[in-house]
Amino acid sequence: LSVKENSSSSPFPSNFLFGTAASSYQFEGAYLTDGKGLSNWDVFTHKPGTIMDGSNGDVAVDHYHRYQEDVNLMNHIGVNSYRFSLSWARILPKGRFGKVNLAGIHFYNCLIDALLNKGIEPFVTLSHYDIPQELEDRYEGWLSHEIQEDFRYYVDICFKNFGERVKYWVTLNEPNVASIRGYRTGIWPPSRCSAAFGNCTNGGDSEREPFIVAYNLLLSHATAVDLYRTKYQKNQGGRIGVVMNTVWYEPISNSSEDKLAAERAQSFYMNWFLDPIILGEYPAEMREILGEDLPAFSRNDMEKLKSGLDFIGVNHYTSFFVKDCIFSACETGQGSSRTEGYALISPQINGICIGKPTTLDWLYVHPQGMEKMVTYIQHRYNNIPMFITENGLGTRDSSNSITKEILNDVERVDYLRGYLDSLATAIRKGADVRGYFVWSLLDNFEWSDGCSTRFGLHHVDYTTLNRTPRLSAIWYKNFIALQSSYGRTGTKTAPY
Ligand code: GBH
Repeated sequence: LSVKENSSSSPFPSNFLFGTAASSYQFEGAYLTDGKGLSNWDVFTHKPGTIMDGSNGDVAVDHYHRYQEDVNLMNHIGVNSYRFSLSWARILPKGRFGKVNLAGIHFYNCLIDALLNKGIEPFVTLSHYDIPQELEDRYEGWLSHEIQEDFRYYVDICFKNFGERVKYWVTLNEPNVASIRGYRTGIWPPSRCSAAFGNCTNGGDSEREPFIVAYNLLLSHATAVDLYRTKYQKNQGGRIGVVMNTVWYEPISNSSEDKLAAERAQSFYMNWFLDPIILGEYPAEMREILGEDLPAFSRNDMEKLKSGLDFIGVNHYTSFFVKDCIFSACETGQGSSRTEGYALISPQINGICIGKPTTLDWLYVHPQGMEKMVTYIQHRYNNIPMFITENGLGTRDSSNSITKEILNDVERVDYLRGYLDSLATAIRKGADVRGYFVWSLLDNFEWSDGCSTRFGLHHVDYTTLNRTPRLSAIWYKNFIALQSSYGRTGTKTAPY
């Protein structure tokens, strides 16, 4: 257990949340059960060729029917929180253009009660990429300002029904990823991008649409926070934030050009959203490079954005090197274009690799990235409270077999230990981090990879849907127990 075994006090505060994370489309299944409407992801995965192994989330891990078993697994691990998302289309099958699906409300009531019954705090995301397909069909979803009104209508229902028991709300999961994958590269719904990106079936404009979508995501976030603050927060006493995908961008050299490039990469990825929400305007680098292509905030928008947030949710998995593409020529590749800020992003530059490669092409093990990322956010945003809302290791494994080796996931244990250790360092140095969630409790539907990539502390057999703990589940249980075994005086009160 590295540093925590040797020191006499835990760096994690006594009320720190330790949990696991999940999302509706990746976990629930039951895609048409009890009146649920179709989501954008239901429609997308049903088109041939969209998902690597041809699978979809129709059943996923059947959490809709097995939630009590899953809560029991969490209870066994000893977590005190669970991050999950609500399916918008399960609650409002047709958005604001139809009725509330009471069976959907009932399901989430049962899940929330089951969690609270075991002392597990619900940490709830309002939209984790999935929206009712109706909103795509009527007005092209996030491309239209109309979605702000739909989001307001939906979150109002959620706060009203669940807000007495839910004290942590996330408006949106990774709006940066949703904008990029749905509208720049087009590999996710609604599959929009410029012809240069290849297979986009629904038209698009990779130079402009990601920023229009981001604008509507930002204002939808602001609308939800504003509603929560004015109508609910005083009585319900919860907190509300947003979750960003974060990558630590390490300059490939000490040159000021590469350092500026790493800063630009950060601005075009994370600060793109957090700056407007917290500082009131887009990052300077984005304004300079994109000019008119960046939709401006009206006076009214700026007023709305002032509602801000109570915490930043940080999804963090990996780091990349960055090389400048403004002052010197660089190869074309991820990040190098104008709309990405002219900052080439790669795990390997000049023959140096950022960390240990894994079976996923985007995930390199670089634990120091956690401390650096958290510290960067701490300083840029004045030490606003943070939660690590996702961190974990995925492995490509399409076999579905359950062998001793598959359960003996020492690589995942090493990964989690390294990243938690690095997080502990950031906290010791003063970062205000209040919780940490492993992605994920179970293997689940991993978007474009379908069932072929597994992130679970538990293995799921996709034929029987049996859940089996891996070594990492037992390791996490012991890790949490050890943290709470330290007394307030800083001495270890229980043997380990
Ligand atoms: C998270 O992001 C999701 O919130 C979660 O649902 C998902 O299961 C989990 O991660 C594991 O993937 O190569 O530049 O795109 C998922 C999407 C995939 C976005 C990896 C960032 C890496 C950087 N992420 N990607 S890049």
